[in-house]
Amino acid sequence: MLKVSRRTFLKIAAATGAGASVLGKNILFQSADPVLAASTSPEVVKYSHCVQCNHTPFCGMKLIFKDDKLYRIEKRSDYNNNLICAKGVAAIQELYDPERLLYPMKRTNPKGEPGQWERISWDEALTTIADKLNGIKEKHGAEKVAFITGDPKEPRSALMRLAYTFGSPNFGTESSTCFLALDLSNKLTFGKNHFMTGPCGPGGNPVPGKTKVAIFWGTNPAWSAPFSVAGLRNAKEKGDCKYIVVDPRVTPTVHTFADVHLQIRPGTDGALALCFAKALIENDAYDKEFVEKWTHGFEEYAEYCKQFTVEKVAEICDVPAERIQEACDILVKQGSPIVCKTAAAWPHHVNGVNSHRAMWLLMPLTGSLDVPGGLKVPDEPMDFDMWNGSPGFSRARDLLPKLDDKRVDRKYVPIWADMEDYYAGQGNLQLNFLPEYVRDGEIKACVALGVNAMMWPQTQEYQKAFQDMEFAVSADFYIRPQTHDYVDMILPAAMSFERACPVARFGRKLFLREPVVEPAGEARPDYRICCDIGTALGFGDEFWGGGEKSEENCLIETLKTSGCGVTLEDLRAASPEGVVIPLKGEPQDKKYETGGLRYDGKPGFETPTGKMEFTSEVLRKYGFDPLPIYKEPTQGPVSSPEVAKDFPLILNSGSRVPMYTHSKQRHTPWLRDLMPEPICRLSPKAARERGIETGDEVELSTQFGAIRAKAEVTNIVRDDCIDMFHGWEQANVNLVHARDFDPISGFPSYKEGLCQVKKV
Ligand SMILES: Nc1nc2c(c(=O)[nH]1)N[C@H]1C(S)=C(S)[C@@H](COP(=O)(O)OP(=O)(O)OC[C@H]3O[C@@H](n4cnc5c(=O)[nH]c(N)nc54)[C@H](O)[C@@H]3O)O[C@H]1N2
Ligand SMILES: Nc1nc2c(c(=O)[nH]1)N[C@H]1C(S)=C(S)[C@@H](COP(=O)(O)OP(=O)(O)OC[C@H]3O[C@@H](n4cnc5c(=O)[nH]c(N)nc54)[C@H](O)[C@@H]3O)O[C@H]1N2
Ligand code: SF4
Ligand SMILES: [Mo]
Repeated sequence: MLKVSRRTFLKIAAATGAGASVLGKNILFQSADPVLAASTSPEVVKYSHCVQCNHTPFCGMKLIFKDDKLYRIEKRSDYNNNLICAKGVAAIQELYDPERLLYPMKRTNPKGEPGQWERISWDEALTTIADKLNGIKEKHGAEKVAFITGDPKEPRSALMRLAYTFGSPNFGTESSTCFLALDLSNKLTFGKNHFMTGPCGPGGNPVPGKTKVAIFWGTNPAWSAPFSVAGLRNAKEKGDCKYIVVDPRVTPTVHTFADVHLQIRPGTDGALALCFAKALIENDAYDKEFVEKWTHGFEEYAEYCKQFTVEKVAEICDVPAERIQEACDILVKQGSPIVCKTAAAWPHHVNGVNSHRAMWLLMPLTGSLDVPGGLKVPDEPMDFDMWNGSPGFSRARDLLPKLDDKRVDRKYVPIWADMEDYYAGQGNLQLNFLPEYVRDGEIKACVALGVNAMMWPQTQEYQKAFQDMEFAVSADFYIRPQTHDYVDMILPAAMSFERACPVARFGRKLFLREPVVEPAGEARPDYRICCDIGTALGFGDEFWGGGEKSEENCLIETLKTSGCGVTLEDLRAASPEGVVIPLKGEPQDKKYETGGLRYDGKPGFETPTGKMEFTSEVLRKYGFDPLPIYKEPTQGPVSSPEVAKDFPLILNSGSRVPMYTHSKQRHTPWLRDLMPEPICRLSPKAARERGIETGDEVELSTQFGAIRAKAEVTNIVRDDCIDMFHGWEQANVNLVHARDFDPISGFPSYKEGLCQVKKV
């Protein structure tokens, strides 16, 4: 472990908002590892990308080596983002962490007990995996094996290739808890998901001089996507756009952007969106021509909106009516285009998809669809993205349609199962019902790359699911007892600095990310792990025989099947610079007029009516109300008053903190110093009523159990809300969340719940 400038790090991190803001080049690590710093060996510079935010490469990194050891990380200048935050800088400590898992291990005691592990060779590991999986395939069918990842995005296309080649459509990821339900909402509305939304994607970003109103709605990019903030701030300074921020908390995003902040009660967003729609329609501030020509169900929708008066919605959302009126006035007076920037707070409600639809419809309503400054459909240069590789490489295109009827989630969330199709480049199984699949014998084994059982509500149900499988193998950087106490075998995964796949993509620019250090111990890149398992299973031809060339072979195939016209040689020749993929044609607006939004190339939308749907005919077909209806949160003070008597506070969990991503990097000393232990945030009023002060140990309880944390009394949260980050082994907030799911998407309700807090 590096000996560190810990004090310097802390001082700078604190001065920059706990390390989330832009940090200047060369400020950090002024006194890096003293031995290396004193060494007269020459400095060697290499380049890479940070994957800490969301497991996808964003910020460019300049890596300084001495004596073949990485000893300093700096931002890479003249690069796509031009910043680096505390998590990125601290990646060095993760790389050299002495706790890393270095060898394949098999357990020697029963699952469910604290794991006792015995080192085995890769040969033994691969032979065992092949025997177990092929045995299950022979006896029960290939679909009984699930292939899953948690938040890691990079391994996905290789794992899909493995799943589909083996014969199982049951490939699933954390995206069925994250914000893929927003894509489902988009598909219900527009037929396809065209937008790169979420905190990290450009979809929903205002354009200076074009956008008239930007609504940052349930997202806090200042902490969840720091790399995007400089661009957003520049856009604000240059334009005449008005900003509305809707968030139950007073976040840095509120401070930086809000002309109006609506600090609503969690889960009431749908009502607010319908109120905005009412104001726009009543004031004739909507795009009649677009609505008449290109949309379906407007009359029904407009009628439904009428009941959402400012006064009524002020009561539902628990914010002053004047504030809501102010926001309505901005929308009416400023005109269009408008954009809404959203993320994971939306799907984390039982009525998530419908609330999101209510909000999303504001953009087409105002004629803001696919126009500059509005909700732009990207001019896609190629069939390829960071998360899913190319559907050609992942084999989602040729194999998934044939396997689709063996998906195990159709019984629980048929709309999700039907619409999460191979056109989207992935066939994400709804993983939240894993306990049910295993209980019913529909899943009997799994190959897991970077999976953490703590991500699910009622974690113990998922742990039991892994335990009850006939065989479960998991590849990770560390031994993670919360998950690995319940699996049969663990494999050491190489970290991003140790692997190549996949290439990094920023807009239309591709970068080759070469490994810059040898993998620790016997760790292998996830792509290689997939190729090695595929080969051991008997698919040597499809996986190039596995081995050390696996990553390179996967890269060549991904680039080839994407049709982007760029080869690995091109990328190598340009490295460390990237290669811009030329657009296929001229950039276009309003692609619904010219056929760009349908598979058959005809004008209109890929929906049952061929129009953009205010009332969803897909929802109607599946027996749901076709309108974007508003419903109270299931676990809330209004719908569960009896429960609220004992548990009066709203449990809103998982709002991102600047120094950690989910459960990762918790043992990284620099970051740990910034937030050493689980924090439960409550307002000064809620704290006073309970005799709690900052630093007190508190018990956070719900109907489902209790966990302990340190109190932080802060004005950031509402008086009726509790804010608690997820992913703490010693205080896993998901142990006290209900397993309540959105019936349309199957997503968990992390942002609703009822709880009590007391000093212990
Ligand atoms: N209560 C509550 N729960 C939530 C949320 C919330 O808001 N509230 N948010 C949800 C959301 S949006 C998400 S995305 C999930 C994320 O939740 P997780 O998927 O749990 O995310 P991580 O903690 O990053 O865990 C991923 C695991 O993968 C390992 N890992 C990291 N990178 C790699 C890699 O490249 N290869 C391999 N093989 N392993 C790797 C890590 O060591 C870790 O064990 O949590 C969800 N859970
Ligand atoms: N540092 C860091 N960055 C991350 C991650 C991380 O773990 N750490 N995770 C990554 C992942 S996987 C994801 S999905 C994204 C998430 O990205 P974001 O969604 O931008 O991140 P959050 O901090 O969860 O922001 C949600 C905001 O919504 C608010 N909110 C909660 N409930 C409601 C509600 O009912 N209505 C409204 N209007 N607002 C609500 C919260 O107060 C919070 O400020 O972040 C990514 N980036
Ligand atoms: S903002 Fe995200 S991608 Fe950039 S350095 Fe920080 S963690 Fe890494
Ligand atoms: Mo996420």
